[in-house]
Amino acid sequence: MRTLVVLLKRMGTRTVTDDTLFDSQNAAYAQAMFEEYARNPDSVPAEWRTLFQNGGALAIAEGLIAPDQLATGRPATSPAPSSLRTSDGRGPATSPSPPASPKAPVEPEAPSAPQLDPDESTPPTSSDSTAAGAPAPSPSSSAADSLRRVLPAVSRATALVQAFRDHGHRLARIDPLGSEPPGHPQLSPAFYGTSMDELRQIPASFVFDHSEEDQSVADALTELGDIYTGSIGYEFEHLDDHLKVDWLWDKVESGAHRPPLSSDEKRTLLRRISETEGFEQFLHRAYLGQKRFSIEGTDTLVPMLDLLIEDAATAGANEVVIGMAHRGRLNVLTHTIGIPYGELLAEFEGPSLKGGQLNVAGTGDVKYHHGAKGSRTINGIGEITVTLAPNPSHLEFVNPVVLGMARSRQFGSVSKESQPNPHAVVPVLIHGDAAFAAEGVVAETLNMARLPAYHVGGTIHIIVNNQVGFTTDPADGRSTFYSSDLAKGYGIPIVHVNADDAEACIAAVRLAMAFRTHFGDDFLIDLVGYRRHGHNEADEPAYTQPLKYAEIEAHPTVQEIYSTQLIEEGTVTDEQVAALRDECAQRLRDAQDHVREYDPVDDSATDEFREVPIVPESTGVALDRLETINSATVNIPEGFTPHPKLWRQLGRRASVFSPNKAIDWGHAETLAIGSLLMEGIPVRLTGQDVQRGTFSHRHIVLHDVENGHVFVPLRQVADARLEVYNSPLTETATIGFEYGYSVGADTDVVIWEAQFGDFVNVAQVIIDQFLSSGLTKWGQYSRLTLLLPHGHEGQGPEHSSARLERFLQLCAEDNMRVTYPTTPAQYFHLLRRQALRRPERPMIVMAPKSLLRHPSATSTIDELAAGGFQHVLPDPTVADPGEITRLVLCSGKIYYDFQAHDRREEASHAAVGRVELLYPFPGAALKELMDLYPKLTEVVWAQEEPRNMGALTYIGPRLRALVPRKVPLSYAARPEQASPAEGKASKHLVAQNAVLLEALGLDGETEE
Ligand SMILES: Cc1ncc(C[n+]2csc(CCOP(=O)(O)OP(=O)(O)O)c2C)c(N)n1
Ligand SMILES: [Mg+2]
Repeated sequence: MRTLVVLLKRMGTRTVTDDTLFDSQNAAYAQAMFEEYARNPDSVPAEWRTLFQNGGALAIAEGLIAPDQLATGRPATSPAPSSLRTSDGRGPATSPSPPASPKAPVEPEAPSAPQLDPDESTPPTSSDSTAAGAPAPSPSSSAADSLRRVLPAVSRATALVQAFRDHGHRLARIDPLGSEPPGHPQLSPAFYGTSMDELRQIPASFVFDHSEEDQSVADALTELGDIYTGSIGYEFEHLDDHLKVDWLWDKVESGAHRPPLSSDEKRTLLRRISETEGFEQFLHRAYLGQKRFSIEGTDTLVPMLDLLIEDAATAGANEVVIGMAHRGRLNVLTHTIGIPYGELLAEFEGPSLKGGQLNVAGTGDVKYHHGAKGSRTINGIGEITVTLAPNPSHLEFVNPVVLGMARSRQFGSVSKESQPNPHAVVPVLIHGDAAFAAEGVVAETLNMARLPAYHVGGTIHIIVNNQVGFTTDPADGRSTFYSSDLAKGYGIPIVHVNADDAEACIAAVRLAMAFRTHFGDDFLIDLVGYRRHGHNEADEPAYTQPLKYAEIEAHPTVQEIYSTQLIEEGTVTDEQVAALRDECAQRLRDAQDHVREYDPVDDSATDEFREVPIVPESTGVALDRLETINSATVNIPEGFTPHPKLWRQLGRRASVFSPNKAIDWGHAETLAIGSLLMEGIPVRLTGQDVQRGTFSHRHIVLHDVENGHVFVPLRQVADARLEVYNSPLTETATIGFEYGYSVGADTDVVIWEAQFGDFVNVAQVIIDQFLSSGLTKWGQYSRLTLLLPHGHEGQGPEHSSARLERFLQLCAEDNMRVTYPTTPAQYFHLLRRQALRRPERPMIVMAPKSLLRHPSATSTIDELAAGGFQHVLPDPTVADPGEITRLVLCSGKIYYDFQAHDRREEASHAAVGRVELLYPFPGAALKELMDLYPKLTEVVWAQEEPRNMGALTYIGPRLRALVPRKVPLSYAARPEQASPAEGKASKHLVAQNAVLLEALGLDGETEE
């Protein structure tokens, strides 16, 4: 055990640069002001008077001493220029302390030790603060004098104790490779103008709440030194919630998270470490050079997860959901989830033996990306499910997905009162040190932790910190000192733990889980180790980190370190350690011997079930039911006052509710969501400003103009949970979260809406790696719906395109649905169909902007009451199909531009058909449409997007295959462009007009 003295020696060589001493300095000044105020309130500035009024409760709460508790007759202290101490409640501030420069050089002269007996009656010396000519001291003033001499010393001691709590982690021995901790200037007594000699004379009880009699501050600091500067570094000083900080200090300093392990527990820990290491060493020998992303160097992750799962179960969890990247994943798959060795070894033997839970339909994925589900039985508690989410190579992007999965499973039922139970599912995110510090999705996800829409009751983050990212050193990979520093901004407690100290690693988990259970908030463990091999096992790390790898080669494994420790303690013998190693190796050899007989569990039956189509014949909703929903949305409770302008707008929904009246987009959406809720289907709608709707068309949540209360009318008819949340200004993490949520909740309607469709490309990784390919890679089902406002409306290159072409390019093997509805009724049926049909698939909707209020883009209630979503819509303006020779096919908003064009009648031989479902390609419906027009001589695909964008390159070849050979097929579109749309509205009109005329086969002016 190292003592404080050792630490101090180390500190002695450092230059003091930190100036966070203000608190203790200001306290001295504040106390003087307090006393001055007591004598004459008018003599202190107004802001001080505020602090001291009403008996000075505020000041006393800040740690000052009421003047009447000190002797009277103290001379005025000459005020030093200083500012009011901040009221963060953490500073020592128990007394005045002598002025000292915050940037004092190292080792200032230590003051002489104060007399600490409060009863001592020695008169103060002339060097004491009593000014010449002051009244003679009374008995009470001698006690005050004594206090006055003691308190500065106590103040100095308190500041030092505080410094240990705040900065002690910078002396912790967290690097297994033995690098020197950086230290911190404030950890020297000299920094505060005190000395060990002085600290030995102050009873610990003056500074600590709980301390032993006879203990001095010096003794207590020695203990603190051991706590704060051992194998765990504790970083809590950045938390803004002081209840949490106090709780953490209490736990850490009382050692509650580090109960001594029993011999059995130690042997179990050794066994787990031996299994973890044995597995990697076996694979290393048996499959030399094959990638496995070994965990060696941070092996303790596996027993850490054991305890985490056990603690989660004890706190009432039925599931732990883990997200992690490649590093150590195979070890976690087998030892944490329980995938048999045989199944993993089969993966190494060759693809032909893929099987069991790893055998998903489609392309599948490499072995270190697979997800899996297992269960653990915890003694005395029962079973707990442990899920490892599949993840792509894209580091950290699985984070929001895992949180979404966790939240969806935290709901116990679909009932409308159902609230997520954060104790039921514990999310765990395992990060890489390079990726955590540098991938933006990490910050996006951390920011969600305390938002009601995304709250999961705390995520346990573990950085598997091997101090390197591929070949990049931390110095080139981040601007922060610790890899974990980002988490500080989110007020997350952080512990750094040396991965070679197995028992300390366990303690870190115990603290993390106790914190989550108590506060329902995130906690981060920075597991500091090393990487024994290259980035993967085919890499030569010495090319780039030669010195470090020479050191690592000579460094004992954690199994060696811990077994040596247990042998020395007498917990195990040499022979037992050797037997344990042999046993681990033998189990793996046995599994390998039988790998070719390995009979994987076939779970494909489940997938087949999920693929059995359920297609509702009609998605219409009976009129009386629609009426009930409508009334609910226009009836507000007594005493609730919505905004009058808004209420006039929404109030119209009551008057238009009759069979032939036109209803708009927002109205149809409300009725669709209401109908699903009435049928007991939960709906979750999130995105930026979705409660109102970017275009002010939704107003699903009302605000009382008098008191700000909110009211959600649809809840009055709901028979299921309705979650409607405005999201943070984030796309990647929010779509990732909703994707995960939809994977976890297969019945719920989960909708994410973009502010404008353009912004979906911020989340391109989630679209590419999860939404479009999760099913084929991992068998992951989702019915997430993305509403992406799209359309060329003269608003510039941005705000025009949801990049339809990108979604269509990703479509294959029936992986998702891409739609572009043009009427409220079509949208109504589409939403309902998405909720009611199987197989589940993600759905992309090119959503309207101007069509939200377009007088022609309306539907009737009758259209909602019957029928369903039409893949293709014929031209309703065509009176005689026999006259039609030209068929213009288009999708979306441009349809209305055609019908409203002032030369539309000149092209009476042309019909404009709408392709409302783009993928899966509606070949049959298009064929039917073409058959309507027997005299067809030409077909044109028309789109407002440039030729290199929109649906053209997707739909062109498909139409060509469908349109009769003798009928020419042409395209009308903006020319190929690097940017989707014109920056000027006038240019937009010209370009749009050119497309329309070309499609209708009319010559025309195209100038500006
Ligand atoms: C988004 C993304 N960019 C780049 C890569 C390539 N890559 C794979 S592993 C790796 C290094 C990761 O370092 P770290 O996060 O420290 O994890 P470690 O491999 O050390 O466990 C990189 C750059 C990737 N997988 N994902
Ligand atoms: Mg790393």
